[in-house]
Amino acid sequence: MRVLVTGGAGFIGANFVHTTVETMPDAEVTVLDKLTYAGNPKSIEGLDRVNLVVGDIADMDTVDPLVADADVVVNFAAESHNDNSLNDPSPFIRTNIEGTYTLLQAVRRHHTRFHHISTDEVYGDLAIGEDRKFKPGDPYKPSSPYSSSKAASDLLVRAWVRSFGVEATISNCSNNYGPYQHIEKFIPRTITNLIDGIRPRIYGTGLQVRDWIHVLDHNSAVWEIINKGRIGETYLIGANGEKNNLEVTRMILAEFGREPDDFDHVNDRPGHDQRYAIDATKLEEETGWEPQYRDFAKGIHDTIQWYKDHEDWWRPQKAAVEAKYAKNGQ
Ligand code: NAD
Ligand code: TDX
Repeated sequence: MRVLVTGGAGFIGANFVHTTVETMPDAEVTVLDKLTYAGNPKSIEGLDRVNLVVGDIADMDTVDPLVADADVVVNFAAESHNDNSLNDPSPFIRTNIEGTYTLLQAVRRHHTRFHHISTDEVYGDLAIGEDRKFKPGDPYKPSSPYSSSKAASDLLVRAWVRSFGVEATISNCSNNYGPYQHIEKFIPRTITNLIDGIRPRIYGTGLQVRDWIHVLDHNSAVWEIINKGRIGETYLIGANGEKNNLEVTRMILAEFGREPDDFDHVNDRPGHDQRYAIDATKLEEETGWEPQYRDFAKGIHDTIQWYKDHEDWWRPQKAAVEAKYAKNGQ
């Protein structure tokens, strides 16, 4: 099977590439990645049957021949950080919307199976303490430039299925954690701050809830959907991992032997989504998927160890990331 993985040098895509070549001896993987600040070729270095093409998913001349050579396209490529989208939305429009459009036109032309990776944030947010989770048919109510650009990309996929018969599926996953995540994101930022002796930064109250899933569970669900999902359908991926940001910070502080209040409250994120939570019943019932990494405390312990062991991977970016946050009072 020839698999084209866009964004395969980023966090989730790189983990997907690793698992794919480890578990599928017949898979040949081509990664198409622009290598933005978030893409790191080291994350997929030295893997057998993996070929990296550096290029833009919004550039048809690059995309078309790669799609023509693929049996399936899995689209992880995106601008993915909410805070960046608040500072400058433009690359989010270009990559997330125009990039998805370009891929859709190519898979349409070559009749190639397409799986689009999206996020639970397209549904907006839930109230803290509310007894409700996101379901596949819920209305789209994105809050940020990032999540609205992802929502737009999902709608393009749905239209290309309906109007042009493109064979596509969509998955909307909750917050991922694990190895190779960029240190701008909450968990790796907190871990690498503590390695550097910097106090973790909590936006606002810290009572916001995220539904954490290990990246390898996300990716096993993606393969289940590619293999067993119904064309045109949307599947929500989540592992019942709701925790608020204070709880997560305190778990990480405890791992470093620090006091539970050894953090700083900083400026809140404008428009900050309060709570995400996924109902994954449809995915579980239709594909039989279930998460393997259910022990969040162990997952956090192992992730901390990974960042301790891979300082060469993240160190070059740490000072610039913190300088950017400092400008926002975060
Ligand atoms: P990431 O920012 O770590 O990686 C994105 C990758 O895409 C990078 O390697 C980057 O270089 C590449 N890229 C960016 N623009 C590109 C372009 N125009 N052409 C080609 N490559 C380009 O992101 P991530 O956290 O791995 O997220 C991957 C996907 O999963 C995204 O679509 C995101 O919306 C979605 N998602 C992420 C999470 C999460 O918790 N991180 C949760 C749900 C869904
Ligand atoms: O230093 C921080 N302090 C803090 O309190 C950072 C970086 C974040 N936060 C808060 C904001 C959120 O409530 O932690 C929570 C998680 O923040 P992020 O890691 O930025 O993730 P989030 O905004 O929830 O979005 C993530 O999940 C959905 C991914 O980045 C998206 O790509 C995905 O679509």
